[in-house]
Amino acid sequence: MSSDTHDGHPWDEPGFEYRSTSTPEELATTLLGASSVLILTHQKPDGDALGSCLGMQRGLRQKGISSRILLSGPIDPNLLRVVGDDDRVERLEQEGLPGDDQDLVVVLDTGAWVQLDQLGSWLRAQDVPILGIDHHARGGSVAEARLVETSAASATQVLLKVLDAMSVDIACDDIADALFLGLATDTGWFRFSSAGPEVYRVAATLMDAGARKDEIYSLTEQNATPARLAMLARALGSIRFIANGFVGMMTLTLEDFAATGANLEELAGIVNQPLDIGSLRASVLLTETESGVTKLSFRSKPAEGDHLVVDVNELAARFGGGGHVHAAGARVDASLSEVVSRLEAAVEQVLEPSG
Ligand SMILES: [Mn+2]
Repeated sequence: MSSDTHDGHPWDEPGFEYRSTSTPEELATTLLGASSVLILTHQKPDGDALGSCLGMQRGLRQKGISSRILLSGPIDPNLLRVVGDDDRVERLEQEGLPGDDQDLVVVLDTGAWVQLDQLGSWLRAQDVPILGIDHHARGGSVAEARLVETSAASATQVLLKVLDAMSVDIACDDIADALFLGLATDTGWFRFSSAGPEVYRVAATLMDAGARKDEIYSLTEQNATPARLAMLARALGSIRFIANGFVGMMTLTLEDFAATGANLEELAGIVNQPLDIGSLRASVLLTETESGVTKLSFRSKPAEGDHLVVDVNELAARFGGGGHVHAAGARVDASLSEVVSRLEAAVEQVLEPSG
């Protein structure tokens, strides 16, 4: 986690300090006393979000406690293949907002109201206890009883402590699989700097408990469609190096979508590919999503020696978007060619503010 102190981060609440207010043991006691639990996570769930939810639900089920997971927003269809027959996973878009048949709500892998989107406004009006289990440095007042461990690489790593405190046997009910999914995907399969010795120890614990590493790897990392690879080829073929070769810019057009049959969800992660180039410090993918609408995805590399760090949050802000220093996005009502020229100008300005 970077320690940037930008004011007005959308996850923050003024004057609110986001830190643990509870312990694994206290959360375990509350969870074991519940009879019907609603499990929520951030919108657009990723591997850690889904893994946390499934780990929580499978642990509760082992203890005879019923629960339902309600997911909000788009999710990689490959991820959903880890959902088993005994899991109860629902989508907000199909089921709508929950009723009032739960006596406890658990929010995993986030503590920020904005990340819960419309579930957040629903949740504010509820009168049930809310528990939070998270590993992000930023968040808000969603859950009064919170376990926030920013040293953990995934929410599933924090959840493991709660499940242990509940005396859940993680070697049963595919719980280790769910926890491993979160740990592996949030660390980029143990490559990111967040993967320290403790992460490898937890990974070993989970594999000892039966986590199926190879199956989870092929499911999450080797499950692309031919259309995705065709789009990747087209994106890489379009790459242009700007800002003295520090920034790679790729474009995908409506013709590319038509020729490959790919859809937008199949482009996830393509923006990262140019960063394989040693000298590159940032990468931008411009996608024409409909005529006159261009989506921008930005990535940049972390600080390393005296190498240039490109603040893509600042770049995205110039297009009405935002995000973080190393990952951001924007959506512009303008043609692809117009956005390309605007981007070239913006990159020059951000890299040489005085020029
Ligand atoms: Mn996470």
